[in-house]
Amino acid sequence: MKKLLVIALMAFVINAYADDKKKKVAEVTYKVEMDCQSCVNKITKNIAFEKGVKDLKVDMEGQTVTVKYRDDKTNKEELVKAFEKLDFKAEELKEDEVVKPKEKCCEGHHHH
Ligand SMILES: [Cu+2]
Repeated sequence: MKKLLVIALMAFVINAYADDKKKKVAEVTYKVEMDCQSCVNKITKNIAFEKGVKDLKVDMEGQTVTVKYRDDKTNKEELVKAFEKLDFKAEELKEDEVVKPKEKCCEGHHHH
């Protein structure tokens, strides 16, 4: 009888975990050409309201847009289409191509 309870409890935990996984938030960074603040505003105002988008970060200096999205509600291709609707070409950046702000600076790392 005790064993059954343990199994039931385990099934519950596994189920809760699977459910949690379904609601996973994914993150993608796109290279987007933006040349002024109005481009940034346009992207911020529109992409933020796209289906499944949780959060976004626009970096005009780095010409990147990082989008956090629910991957059960949307996907990378849908997000690219959302950019296209606004007349922006979004190109996915792989993780190692993303230049983090602190990595742009080479102070303290002088290799000769
Ligand atoms: Cu502009």
